[in-house]
Amino acid sequence: MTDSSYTPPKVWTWDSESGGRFANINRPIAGATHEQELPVGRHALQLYSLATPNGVKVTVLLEELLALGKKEAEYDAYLINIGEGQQFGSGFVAANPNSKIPALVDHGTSPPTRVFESGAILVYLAEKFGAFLPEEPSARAECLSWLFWQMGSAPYLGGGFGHFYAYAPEKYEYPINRFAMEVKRQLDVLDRNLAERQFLGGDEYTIADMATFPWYGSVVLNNIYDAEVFLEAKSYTNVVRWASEIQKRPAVQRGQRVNKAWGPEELRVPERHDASDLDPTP
Ligand SMILES: N[C@@H](CCC(=O)N[C@@H](CS)C(=O)NCC(=O)O)C(=O)O
Repeated sequence: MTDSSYTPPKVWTWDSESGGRFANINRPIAGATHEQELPVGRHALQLYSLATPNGVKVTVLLEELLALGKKEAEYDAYLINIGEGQQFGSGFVAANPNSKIPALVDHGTSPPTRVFESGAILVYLAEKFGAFLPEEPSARAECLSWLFWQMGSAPYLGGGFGHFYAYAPEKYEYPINRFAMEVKRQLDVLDRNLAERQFLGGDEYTIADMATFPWYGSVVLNNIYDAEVFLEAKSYTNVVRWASEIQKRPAVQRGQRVNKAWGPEELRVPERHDASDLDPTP
């Protein structure tokens, strides 16, 4: 235990900067802060996102659908810079009242369909294009179980472990211990499942893998939080095998570059309106 302690006041008030990496965008109220319409490109599918793990889930699925020959999956991807508060513009809030990337608007329906929450977007697109979500009821249930597992578990990894280990202004033992314990348990859940199967739901690569890979795959490949040693991530050998296989897929490598506004110049594709925006591939 650390010896710093805190006595909560009777009523919490928003009167102090937390100082953490996201202090300037975090606020305790919902809704738009300013008027800002969203741009609309020439394709039916309009994605408003950023290449974080939650954003990458969707761009990987869209690139996988295109790789499968589903031409209607062509899409425009616009960058939402969450560090600058663009998720609080009125147009974005209309697409996602929760003000978080990713958000999708499908102009191929009348009226246009808005979809928010990455898991809901994956299911919507998989159903629309009849791919990466098995139809047979028990295989479908297994895929959806792992997809919902991911949606429920990853906030412990990102908002919990990642926040306190990598982003908080100081290192605090209590939350790092609590979330490291949970993340290691989650990695073990995945490792035991992947000892029996090639992919999370069985023999088929599905949206459950696409949702889980950018989070837990990134941890074992040491692409987020620089916690590979701390978490002994390489000891989850089945997760490492699964993540390494998925990382080799060309559609995954393409999806990882869309809406990326940081890192090596040649990997950045802040906006994507055409397949050629991703060429030449590195
Ligand atoms: N459960 C949501 C989580 C989305 C999410 O947390 N997005 C983050 C980036 S990874 C975001 O937009 N944060 C901006 C903010 O919190 O203001 C989903 O899976 O779509």
